[in-house]
Order: sequence, then C-alpha cells, then structure tokens
Amino acid sequence: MSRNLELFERGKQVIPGGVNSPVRAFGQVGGTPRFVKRAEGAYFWDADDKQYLDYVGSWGPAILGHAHPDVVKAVQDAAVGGLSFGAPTEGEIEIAEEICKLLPSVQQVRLVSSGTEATMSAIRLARGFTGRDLIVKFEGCYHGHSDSLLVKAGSGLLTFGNPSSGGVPADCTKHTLVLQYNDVQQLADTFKELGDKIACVILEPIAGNMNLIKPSAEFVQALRSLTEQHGAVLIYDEVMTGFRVGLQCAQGLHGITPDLTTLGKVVGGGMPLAAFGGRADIMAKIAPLGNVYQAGTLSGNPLSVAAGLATLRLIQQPGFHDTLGQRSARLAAGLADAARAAGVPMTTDSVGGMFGFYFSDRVPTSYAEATQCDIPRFKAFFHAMLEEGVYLAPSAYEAGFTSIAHTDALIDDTIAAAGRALARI
Ligand code: KE4
Repeated sequence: MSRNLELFERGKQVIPGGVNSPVRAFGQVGGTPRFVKRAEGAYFWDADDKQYLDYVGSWGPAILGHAHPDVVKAVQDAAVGGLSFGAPTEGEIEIAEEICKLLPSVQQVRLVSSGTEATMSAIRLARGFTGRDLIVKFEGCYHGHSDSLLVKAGSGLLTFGNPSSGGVPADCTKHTLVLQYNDVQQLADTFKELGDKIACVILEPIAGNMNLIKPSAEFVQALRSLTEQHGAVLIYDEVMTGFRVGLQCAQGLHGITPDLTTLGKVVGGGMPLAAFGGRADIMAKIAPLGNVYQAGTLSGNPLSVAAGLATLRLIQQPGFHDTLGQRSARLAAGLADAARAAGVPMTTDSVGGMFGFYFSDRVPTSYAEATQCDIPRFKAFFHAMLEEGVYLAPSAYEAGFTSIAHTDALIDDTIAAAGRALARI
C-alpha cells in the first residue's frame, strides 16, 4: 500500500476527512492526496518519496519556491529569540512600513493570522465606518470562511445571499448581496436601488477561486466610481493576488486605489500572517482607537513577520515580477499549444505568478462560464499530470501558481509532460 494511502486512512481516524482544509482531500478529482514529506524550490516529495513539480505552492505563499534559504534562516533566527510574546515588536513595525511603502493605498495596516481573519475584519470595519449593513460580493469569489461570506447567489433580482454552508444562520447572510463578476449593468442597478445602504463591496480583483478569471476594465472602473459615488468602501481582497501579480498587487495593475486591501499568503512567506489596511480615516475606527473590535493572540507573530519580511525583500529584486510573469505566460502558451496538438479543446491564461487552464473553447469571464468547463476531462488531465510528476491544483476552480524557482527548463518540462498527458486523456 502507498504510504500516502496509509497516512490518509490513518489521518481520517483523527482528522475530519483526513485533512485540515477541504480542498486538500482531492474531493473533486478523486484518488489519494499526496502527503508532503518535504519541499524545496519548485518541488515537493511525497510520503512515497516521489518527486513532484509543484504548481500549488501552498496556494500562493511559495512565490520564492519552497524552503528558500534566506526565509528559513530568518525564521530560525527569530525562533531562538522566542516564538510569541503577545506584546508589540519592532518587526511588526518594519513589515507594516514595508507594506505601506509598496501599496500607496495602504496608510495604516493591521496584521492578523489568516486571510479569513483579514477579510472578516475588513468587512466589520467597513460596516463600522459607514454605519451600514449591506455588503456586496461576487459569485465564485472566495474570501475565507466567515459566516457572512459563505453565501451563494439567491434567486431574483436582488440576489440576497443564501447560506452556502451548514451552520450559517440565514440571518448571517441576509445582508450579503451576491452579484455576477464582470456584470457592470447588474452592479449599477444594485447601487441605483440600494447604494446608500451598502457598506462595502469586496472582490477578488483578479479571481483565483473560480479558476483564473480577470475583470474587465469597465468592471474595475465601475466598481471604483459607484462605491465612491455612494460612499461604500471598496475592499480589494488581495490575499491571493497580493505581491503575486505584481509588486503593487492587482490594484497597481488596475491603476485603482481601493479604500481597504486584504493581504495574505505571499505577505507571510508561508507562515501564518495576513493583513488588512487602507485609508487612515477608516483604519482609525479599529480598536484600540475606535469602536470596531478586532484582536488576535498570534497577530504579528515574530516568526511569521520574519518570514514575511524576508519574502517581501526578496521579491523586490529587480525584474522579479517581470520574470515570474514571463514564466507563467510561457507555461500558459505552451499548455495551449500542447492541447491544440492533441486536439483537446483547452484555453489558458496567466497574470504574474498565476495561471489558469480551462477545458473549454474560451477563457471564462464569470463563474457561470467557469462551471461550463469539462470537469471530467480536467480530472483525467490532473491525474495524468500527477503520473508525470506534475502537481496541479486538485480542483478545476483553482488557479495555478508559479514561483521564481520554476525555471524556463522546468516550464519546458511541464509543457512536454502536458503533451504526453493530453495525448492520453
Ligand atoms: P485563508 O483563511 O485560507 O488564509 O484565506 C482565505 C482567502 C481569502 N481570500 C482569498 C482571495 C483567498 O484565495 C483565500 C484562500 N484561498 C484558498 C485557495 N483557493 C486557500 C486554500 C484552502 O482553502 O485550503
């Protein structure tokens, strides 16, 4: 029996589903999850000591590749000085200064331990700042698992959210409007009807949780102008895109100044660190300054801060994001060529260190279009690539992630593996 299977069966005895986050259980693709024994650079080795070229990279944090020596050393050096204090440290100021330097829209920032905490806190802050209850999100965008965000589009015009998870009372989602990504008319109609009641709009500025889906320029502009016009807070959830699609994040690519930004993944360099920040007048409402409560025992943890600071400094090396973006684009183009050669309808896209591939004849622009992709074919491709030693996201509704450790040679190897895999499915 494979050691992965042995561990999976053993894990299920003491951990629900054998995993600590649902997507890791291979639910959409079937088969046995690979239990990681160690990872380095672009690779990880599973419990059977099989090597995989990793295009998940912890769902975004591993932008430098796994176990970058400078990041590991920073954590080791921090650890010998103590793991957690529950008191302020200079490192927290340093990383806050770094974030504010890189993101002009962020005048003040609060560190937390997960993306869920960041978005939950940002929404509470937007509600406290505006005194309004309604929030707007978009179908297919994921912002973590806080109650008011676990919603699916309701029926009818106003699309008030219905809980998408057990254990979420309808009262927790009745103030959440779920609109369609890239639907400018629906957004305008909603603001026309309810604009003075909307506390905030939260979106993935480049979506990565319904596969990779980019916003139209018109949608981006409408979001900023309508929120400004109606006094609603615009929250760019950059937990995934933050410092991955560019040094100024998606907001830099869009030329948009959001009111609040949430960050995670890359900003923590693989350790539990996330953040929310933005306009000083809004952030002034957060305790202890204001009446919007937010707190965390491990917020600003010194080891997480050390990993995050080391990572933020390394990604500022000249040409880092240009190279990363070129590598992802090369992969996307190569996958499309391989699919064409195999006669398999597949399109691809990329931005910065993110890429998407869709078993469809066009790149989707919405959740509805993303669900039209050929899931059975995705599953077959996923497993064929696993056999080739390439680890892709185990869901058709996830983006792929490159790192600076994915060299041109490794990208070429991946494209060749895809050619062999596509010929078999
Ligand atoms: P966490 O609470 O998982 O740190 O972050 C939640 C979150 C918030 N916002 C965005 C845009 C996100 O992508 C995420 C988390 N991303 C998923 C990957 N699709 C995490 C993987 C998982 O759930 O195991």
